[in-house]
Amino acid sequence: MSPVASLREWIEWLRGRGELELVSRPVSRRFEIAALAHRFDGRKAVLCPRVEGHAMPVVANCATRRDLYAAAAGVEPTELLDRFAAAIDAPRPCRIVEQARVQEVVIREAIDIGTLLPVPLHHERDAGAYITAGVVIARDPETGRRNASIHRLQVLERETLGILILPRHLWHLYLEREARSAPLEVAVAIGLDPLTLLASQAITPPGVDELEIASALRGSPLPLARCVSVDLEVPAEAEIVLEGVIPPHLRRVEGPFGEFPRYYGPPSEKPVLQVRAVTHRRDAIYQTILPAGREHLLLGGIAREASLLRALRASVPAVAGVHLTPGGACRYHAVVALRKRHEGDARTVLFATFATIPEVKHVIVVDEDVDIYDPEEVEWAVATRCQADRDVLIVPRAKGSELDPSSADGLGAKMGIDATIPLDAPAERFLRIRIPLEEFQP
Ligand SMILES: Cc1cc2nc3c(=O)[nH]c(=O)nc-3n(C[C@H](O)[C@H](O)[C@H](O)COP(=O)(O)O)c2cc1C
Ligand SMILES: [Mn+2]
Repeated sequence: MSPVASLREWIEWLRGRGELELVSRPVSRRFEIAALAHRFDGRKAVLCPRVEGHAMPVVANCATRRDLYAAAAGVEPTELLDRFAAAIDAPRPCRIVEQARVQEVVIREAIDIGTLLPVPLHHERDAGAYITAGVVIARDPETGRRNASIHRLQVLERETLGILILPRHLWHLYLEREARSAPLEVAVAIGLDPLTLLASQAITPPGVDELEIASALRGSPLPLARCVSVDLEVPAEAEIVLEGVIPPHLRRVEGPFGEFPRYYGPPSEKPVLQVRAVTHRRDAIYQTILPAGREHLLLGGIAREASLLRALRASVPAVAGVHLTPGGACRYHAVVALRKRHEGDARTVLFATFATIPEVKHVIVVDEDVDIYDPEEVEWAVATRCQADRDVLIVPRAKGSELDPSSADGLGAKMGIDATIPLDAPAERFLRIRIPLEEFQP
């Protein structure tokens, strides 16, 4: 089996590589788990078997580096985006299994999420405990097609969760049901391997089942189990599943919540998820994703990069690489490397990037020799290959991210910076200095 068949196999794989921090002392789910996840972000996963007041262990930081997603997919880091784009292009069917460990324990009565699950409190001003690694699965009743996406879930009380649904696929499914005054059935899978989580972030047209993208990414059909109370299927290897409905015409205040740009998303009236059944493994592990941590940023960032790379190559074939940088929350800043053939190629890249990923605010286009993963190299290219009056393009009043606090509800400016060498520049003028004996050892 691959190391990614389940969350627990992935944890064992990390343990074997010395990338698991086992916290043996008891920890509080109030800020302590978040603090540990923050301390080890980008370095180690954190497993807390002893959470005060709970029997269930908590794991955080399961994949906080790009190379871990590549390892999970069985490719080199440089091949990850192409591999992901290929999975989006060719989803593969899942496989229904009759027995699933995630249904070893079934709870239908007196559900109290805050008691059943050790849901952490993450940031100082968060409105409450939040489930942050839940993949919400729903079905389009018209087409029968599944959708899977991650949504933050605030534990409001007992079986009631507040849910943030931005206007994408799940929102449209919900609106269609609400227009008929009917509830939307959902299932939330918690405790998944990194590839299934990554697949849930794929940018696709409506009607594409992200679980089938997970099958393609794994290279084998994702095993699914039929839910016990709703007409849906969930990853059979998940640790925990919450089944329930999002009722029509019901709103409750949700938030504030510390979000990926490292600011709080404000409170507002949101739909609620009413849990009707909880199923879990007998020894379930609760998984959390630290908001604004590398795992949160990379999951969305890698998915956007994969779509961006494919879209850019369609208009400018000589695009060598794209990077949504962590400083830009893996959403707002894109660096694109290009082997320029026409002087206008850099601007084509700028337009195409803004058109493909609405959250991107600032794009820097560099030549192929610049390492797009090294912020110092990128800054050096801007410092030495760009003249602001000639190479900076500003487009006012375009659609951006609603969570960007400097925007007006997501309306804001775009800036493109062309830091490529002009094609007609004399070669010696931009010749990188080099010490011939760089490998020299006395
Ligand atoms: C950790 C994490 C938390 C997220 N939280 C939310 C959320 O609360 N609301 C939301 O609409 N999208 C959230 N997203 C983004 C969606 O899951 C993502 O955009 C997804 O691809 C949307 O799926 P869709 O294209 O099927 O609509 C989150 C993503 C991650 C990685
Ligand atoms: Mn979708």
